Amino acid sequence: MRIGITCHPTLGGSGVLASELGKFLALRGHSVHFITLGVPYRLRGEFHENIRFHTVEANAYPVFDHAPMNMALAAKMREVAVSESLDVLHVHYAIPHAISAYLAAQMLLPKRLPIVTTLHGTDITLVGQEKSFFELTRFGIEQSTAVTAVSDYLKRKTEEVFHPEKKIRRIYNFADMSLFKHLDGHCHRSAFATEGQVVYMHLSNFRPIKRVEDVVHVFARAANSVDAVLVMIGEGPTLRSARDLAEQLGVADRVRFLGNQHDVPSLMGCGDVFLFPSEVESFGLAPLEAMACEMPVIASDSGGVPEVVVHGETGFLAPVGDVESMGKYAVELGRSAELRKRMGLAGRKRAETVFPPEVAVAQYEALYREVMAG
Ligand code: GMT
Repeated sequence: MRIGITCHPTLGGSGVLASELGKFLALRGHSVHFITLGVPYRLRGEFHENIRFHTVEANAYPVFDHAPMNMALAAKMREVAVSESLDVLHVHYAIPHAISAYLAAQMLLPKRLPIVTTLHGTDITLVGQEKSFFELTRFGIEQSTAVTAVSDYLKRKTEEVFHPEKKIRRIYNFADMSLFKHLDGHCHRSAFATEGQVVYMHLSNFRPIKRVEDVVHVFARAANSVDAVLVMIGEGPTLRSARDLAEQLGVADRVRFLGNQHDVPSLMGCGDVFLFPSEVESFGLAPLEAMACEMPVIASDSGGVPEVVVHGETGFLAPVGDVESMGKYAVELGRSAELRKRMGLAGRKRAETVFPPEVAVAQYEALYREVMAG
């Protein structure tokens, strides 16, 4: 098949998922065309046979306050659909991508361009914050040829909020098990921890929804009785308050802020316990990648996370903001290498059996065939 993919190229789970999907589709012999505002970050510095990039440009023009990027994207989608004879266009996010795709498909008529839209969650929270986007999001959903959501929670939430006539199908996210794995010895552990220290880890874009301060609170509780360090990967608006809190709680010397990192697997592969206390997550790709690396996960019992992390088996869940309980779990895991091993292996097994790339990629392929058949 000849598949167009549009996603946000910056750091974030949706772009990661779209990039990984593109890689796996290309490996299965499909011709994949990324139509984006920049090369997605997980694909930077790599060459993949069967993957091509089409970068959207919008020139500044004195009449416009802002370059009309979504129009430029629609124009590029139309252009690539023609030049590469695309069979299907898969967009990640209803706003703005499904709307740009709708415009492109309208411009191509009477030739048909089926559109698959995958919802990642922020579509819904955006509408929660910005009522004027409600009808536009609903329109994007209804006008797509098919719509998927990354968890049962998100499927349910979308149905509750939009009451769409369009069927929403759930296709779970996945992690590349050959990339995300526990790294014995061959990792950067010695760069941030000494022999015998327990490595707690967090990865996110440090948006307020990630509750990064809770990560520091939980770690501070563990650090009272466990010889440990906290490795914080990522950057964003709450980075400063996390740093300040680490100072206030007296653990700053044991917290390593690494900023945005490209080689995430080589870092995650040497962590011991993953902390992810978000307000809500439609799925939680980072906890899944942590599980693939055999890290037990301590997370909030909210959104789609319980579909990924099984309480008492692959980690521990606690109510949002309950840093006391999360702290107790962090101590329990920090003190017992045996418990970490058991939960880590259970997490890897769950990642391999419930979230393997092969299953999700085959589901997307089947959906592409279905929408192509009309
Ligand atoms: O969570 C973010 O800030 C990034 C966001 C995105 O759109 O890239 O992540 C969303 O999509 C991921 C991939 O499907 C999910 O794993 C995340 O749970 C979801 N984030 C939220 O729902 C807050």
